[in-house]
Amino acid sequence: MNWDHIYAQAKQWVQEAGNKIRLSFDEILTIQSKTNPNDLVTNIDKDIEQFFIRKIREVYPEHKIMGEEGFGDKLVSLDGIVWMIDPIDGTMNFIHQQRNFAISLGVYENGVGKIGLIYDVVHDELYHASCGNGAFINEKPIPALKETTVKESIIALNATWVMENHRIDHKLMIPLVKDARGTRSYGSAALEMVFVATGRVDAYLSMRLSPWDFAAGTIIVEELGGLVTNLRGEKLNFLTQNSLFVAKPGLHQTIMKDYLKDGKW
Ligand code: 2AM
Ligand code: CA
Repeated sequence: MNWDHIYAQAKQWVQEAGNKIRLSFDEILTIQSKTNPNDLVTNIDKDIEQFFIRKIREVYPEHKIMGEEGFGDKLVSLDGIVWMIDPIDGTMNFIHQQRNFAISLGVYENGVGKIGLIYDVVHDELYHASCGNGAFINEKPIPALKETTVKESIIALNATWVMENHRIDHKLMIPLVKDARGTRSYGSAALEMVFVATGRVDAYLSMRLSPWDFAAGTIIVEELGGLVTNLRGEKLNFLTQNSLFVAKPGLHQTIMKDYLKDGKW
């Protein structure tokens, strides 16, 4: 498999998709809701996913595709090469703010992360990594992550912790929020993972995300020495929804032990 070719091709497609999204800012969006009134999708999310699928099928017809908007394949295994695509991560931000969203694209081989790209379209910043070759913002290398303590940390999370349907008691989070230097919520899991990768925040916790939300971010964060698990400290399952806990080295172990009770809740 020529991974350099896939990497170059993926970057080019992500930039093209970004141009399409920028052009859409002057159009009137068609907005629909999916699983609930606040779970939104626009015609642009669908167009961009279909754009990627057309390109991938043309050049790599044997690859499989998992996309948020459902135009890809229905996967029951991660065998072979799988593209995991979120055409717009942070759709609510895209609709309300025209910023704070990203394209997220991860390429996996037999369940192992190979290439991750997260494109912050508005800032024209492409975060990318290929396994074992470092991570970059555009052409600039991102330095490896350093250890830190809870009291010096900014933790990204969101207030949907208090929603009943998550089955995770939000009270678990109160001591962590009190002890941390600060908390932030950005509304795009892909960007929040990039913020951990670049040290702008020190950890990110979320209760329920889908594989396309964290596929690219996992590759980028792990490439820099960060840790990516669910909230019980277990490996992520790329075929189902997962909770997510991403943090700098050292900090991940500390939070896991002192605040998340080693997953025993
Ligand atoms: P999306 O914008 O692609 O839907 C917001 O906190 C983050 O969580 C975004 O990355 C958003 O992705 C994701 N998200 C929002 N609602 C979700 C849901 N019901 N299931 C999984 N992920 C969700
Ligand atoms: Ca999305």
